[in-house]
Amino acid sequence: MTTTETNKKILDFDYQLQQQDESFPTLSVLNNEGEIVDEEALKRANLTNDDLVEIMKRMVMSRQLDIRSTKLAKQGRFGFFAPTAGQEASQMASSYAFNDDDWLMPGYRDIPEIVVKGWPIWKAILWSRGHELGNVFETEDGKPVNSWMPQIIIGAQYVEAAGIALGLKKRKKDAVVYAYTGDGGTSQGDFYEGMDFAGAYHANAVFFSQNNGFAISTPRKLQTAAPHLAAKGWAAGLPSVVVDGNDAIAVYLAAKEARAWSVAGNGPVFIETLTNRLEPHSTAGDDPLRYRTQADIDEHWKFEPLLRMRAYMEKLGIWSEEIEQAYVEQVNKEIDENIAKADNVEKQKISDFLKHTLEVPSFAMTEQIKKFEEEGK
Ligand SMILES: Cc1ncc(C[n+]2csc(CCOP(=O)(O)OP(=O)(O)O)c2C)c(N)n1
Repeated sequence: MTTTETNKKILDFDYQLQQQDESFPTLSVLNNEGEIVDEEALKRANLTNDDLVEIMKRMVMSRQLDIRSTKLAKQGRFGFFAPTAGQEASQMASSYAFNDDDWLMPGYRDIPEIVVKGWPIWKAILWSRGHELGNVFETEDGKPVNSWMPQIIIGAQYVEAAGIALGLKKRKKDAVVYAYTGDGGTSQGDFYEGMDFAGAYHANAVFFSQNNGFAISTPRKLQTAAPHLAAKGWAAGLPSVVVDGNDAIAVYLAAKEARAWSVAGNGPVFIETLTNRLEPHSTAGDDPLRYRTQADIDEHWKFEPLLRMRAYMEKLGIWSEEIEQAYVEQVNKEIDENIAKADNVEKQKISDFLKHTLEVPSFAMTEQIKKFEEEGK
C-alpha cells in the first residue's frame, strides 16, 4: 500500500468505525437448537461426557440457587442477592476451566462461581446478610477457597486481580487469576487500570466482562459507544474475544484457551460473554419493567443457556428430564440444609462486625467497639 493510500485509510473515520464493528466475531459452538455448529471447536474443547454432565449440573444448581435465593429474599430470610438466571453458561462453564489453585475475583453477581469452588452455601447466605462469618472463604472442612469476597465496588476486582496475577507470575505459580465484572464495569477506571497493569507485566490473568445487556437500568447501548466491549481489551494490548455467553461449550473453550495462554507466561486475556440478565438487577427493589418491556425479557428467555445444553445432552443420551428432576430435588434439599445451618449461626454482634471491618481499627472504631461491648451488643 502506498503512503497516500495508507494516509487515506487513517483519515477515513467511517472505515475505522466499520473495522471496530467487524473485528470481534462471536465464538460459537452450540446453537440455540442444541446443534454443534463447529465440530473442530468441539474437539478442541475436549469435554468428556462426564465434563458435560458436571457443567450441566453446575448450571442447574445455579438456577435453583437463584430461584430459592430470590424467594427467600422476598421473605426477608436472605439478604442482598443479585439474580443470575440467564448467566449460567457465562458463569458456570467459564469457571469450570479453572483449578483450585487459581484465584477467583468475583463481583456481587458471582456467588455461584464461589460456591462451585467449595464455599458452602450457608456461608453465602451469611455473606448476603452481612454476617462477618460469610467472609471466611473456606470449604466445609476448613480448606482455603482461593476466592476474594464478592466485590460491590464496580470494577475494583480488576485492580486486585492485577496485583494477585503479578504475584502468581513472580512466584512462578502454575495458576492464574480469573476476574468477573459486568458490561457496566467496563466504564469504570479500575477496569482499565487493572487490565493495563496486568497487561504491562504479562501477568497471569483472565478477565471476564459478562455483558448481560444492562447495568441496573442502563442498557448496554447507552453504556459506551464501543460496538464491542472486547475492543477495550485491545486498548490494553490483550488478546480479546467475544463469546456467545449462552453457549456453555464456547464459553468453556474460550476460558480454557485463555487460561492456557496466560499460565504459559504470555500475559492476560479478556473475554466478553454475550448474555442477558433475565431478572431484576437485585432483590433490593429493582423493577425491570420501568426500563425494558416484558416482550424483550420473554424473547431473551428463549435463548437462555440451559435450553440448548439440555437439547444437546439429551441427543447424546447423557441427560434427561428424570435426571434433571432428581438433581433439582437433591440440590433443593442441600439448599434447605444450608439455610437451616445459616439460621443456626449466632447472630452477629455490632462489636464483632466493627472488629472485622479493618485489620487495625481506627481510634473512633476502637471507642465504638468498646461502647458496644459494654452494652453487650
Ligand atoms: C464504583 C461503583 N459505582 C456505582 C455503583 C452502583 N452500582 C451497583 S451495581 C451497578 C451496575 C453494574 O452493572 P454491570 O457492571 O453491568 O453488572 P451487572 O449488575 O449487570 O452484573 C452500579 C452502577 C457501585 N456499586 N460501584
